[in-house]
Amino acid sequence: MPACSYVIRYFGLAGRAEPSRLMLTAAKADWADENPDWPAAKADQPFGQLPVLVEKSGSDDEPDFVVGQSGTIERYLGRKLGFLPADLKQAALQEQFHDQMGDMILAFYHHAFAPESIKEEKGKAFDATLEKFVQVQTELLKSNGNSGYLFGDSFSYADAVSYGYYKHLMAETDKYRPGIAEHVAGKLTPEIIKHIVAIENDPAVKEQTAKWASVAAIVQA
Ligand SMILES: N[C@@H](CCC(=O)N[C@@H](CS)C(=O)NCC(=O)O)C(=O)O
Repeated sequence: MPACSYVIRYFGLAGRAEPSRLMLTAAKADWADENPDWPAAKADQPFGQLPVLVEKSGSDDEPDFVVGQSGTIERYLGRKLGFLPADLKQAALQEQFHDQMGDMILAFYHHAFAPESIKEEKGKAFDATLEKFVQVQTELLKSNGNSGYLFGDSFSYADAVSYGYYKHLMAETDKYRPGIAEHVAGKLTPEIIKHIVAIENDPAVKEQTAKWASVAAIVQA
């Protein structure tokens, strides 16, 4: 049977698809991006949204597995490609990152799109989520020897999620709140900056991190 090939169906940005793209790149998988016409293709997706993962393993080019939801796709690829540990508890410690960073991005959008009357309040809620996340992530990086990796000594699922969602928040949401990149960068610690720079420059994923904007450049400015 030929090896699997994968398609990441999404829009032309890092957004919610980047962690999955990073894992596919690090695994040297046979994969490609697909940017469908939108909203024409909306009705064809499992839940009407993107990202969607399409997997092919036959020789006829027919998809034999199609799945939506960014977290589900990330965990599926993380397990299948070996970036999530087999131990359930160790895996759960990494999986927290998708949900916590998702909450942080959501808190940002609640702030960015809030009516003027509650914008400041929502901004404070976003900052509180960000500051807590920065504290927890910094402690984790320190306890892992400040190597730049979140777990162990090489690129993991948690690194993919962390880099991907910092990239979205800092490089792709400026149009919703001008200056957000500098605002977030000002709250990061030296340990997190080292982590972002290390992942962006990791040879295993550099081909993908070089696409879109450089988060390393933003945090080192
Ligand atoms: N919970 C979903 C949310 C997916 C989502 O919000 N997708 C957006 C882009 S990031 C989308 O498809 N927007 C176009 C639309 O809803 O028509 C996930 O994590 O995959």
